[in-house]
Amino acid sequence: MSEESILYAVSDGVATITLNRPQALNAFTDGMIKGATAAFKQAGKDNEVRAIILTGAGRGFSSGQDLGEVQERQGEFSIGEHLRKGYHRLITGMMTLEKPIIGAINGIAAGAGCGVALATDIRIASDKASFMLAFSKIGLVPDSGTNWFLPRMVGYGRAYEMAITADRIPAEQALAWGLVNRVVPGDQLMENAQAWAGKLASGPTLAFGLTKRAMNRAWGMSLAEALEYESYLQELAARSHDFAEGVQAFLEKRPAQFEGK
Ligand code: LHQ
Repeated sequence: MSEESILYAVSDGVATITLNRPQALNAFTDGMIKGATAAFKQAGKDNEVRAIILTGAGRGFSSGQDLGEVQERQGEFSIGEHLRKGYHRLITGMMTLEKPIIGAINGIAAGAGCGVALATDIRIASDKASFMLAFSKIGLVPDSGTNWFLPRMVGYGRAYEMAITADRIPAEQALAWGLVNRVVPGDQLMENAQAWAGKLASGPTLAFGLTKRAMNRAWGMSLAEALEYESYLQELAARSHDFAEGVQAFLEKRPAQFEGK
């Protein structure tokens, strides 16, 4: 990628996107938000890529907005526009990317960093990771989708508590609350994330992508609408190579060779 604050690498069907400003716990600068948005776009377009890992370099996942950059710009800066042109594009890009995104949460995910972590589809956390709605510590309201994600994931009471206390939620508590899917020792995080992503990348990834769309759209639908939308998506999935192969492999009692198409 053009920004070295974002690293992008593809191997065996898996794109790994790394937030790379470890000296500031991967606080987001403008360039970094743009770089991350572009990296997800590239991963979406590349047919070789069938699963994505998002992680952070060093001891943090992301400490959210770079506050130094905000301070430098006082006066010429509209936070609303900054959110609309920056984080909203990044988060919307992640949510509409029809490939599974694994968040490999290596350390603290604070503020907008927490929002970006929650915009991944499944999360594997280091035992050293934590989640923090840091916004109220600096007199702001939660942003970057956290008001949307968190009450759905942990319920309103816990989400509101996180917002008004700005307490760190450690990995084990995040697991108990359903914020992460798995917790592993820190030194085994990437190995586990890669193994998981590799397994997904050899699966029926067209169906995985449509499933992501189905579940995210269903939030805003009635049951009748969700049922109707499922039948539409199932028509698409049933026309795929993977469906034909999956059924054939089952009948022949052999492992299916999925191609994501
Ligand atoms: C940082 C940051 C940081 C710069 C650590 N910026 N340098 C959207 C639109 C526009 C405006 C505002 O915001 C938003 C959305 C948001 O994200 S608002 C929330 C912004 N984030 C925060 O308020 C979190 C600020 N950071 C912290 O509270 C702590 O650093 C945490 C709790 C994340 C980690 O604490 P520690 O593990 O004790 O690390 P540390 O504080 O020592 O940080 C390490 C270094 O990283 C340090 O630099 P230094 O040169 O002293 O080693 C920090 O200054 C730097 N850093 N976060 N957001």
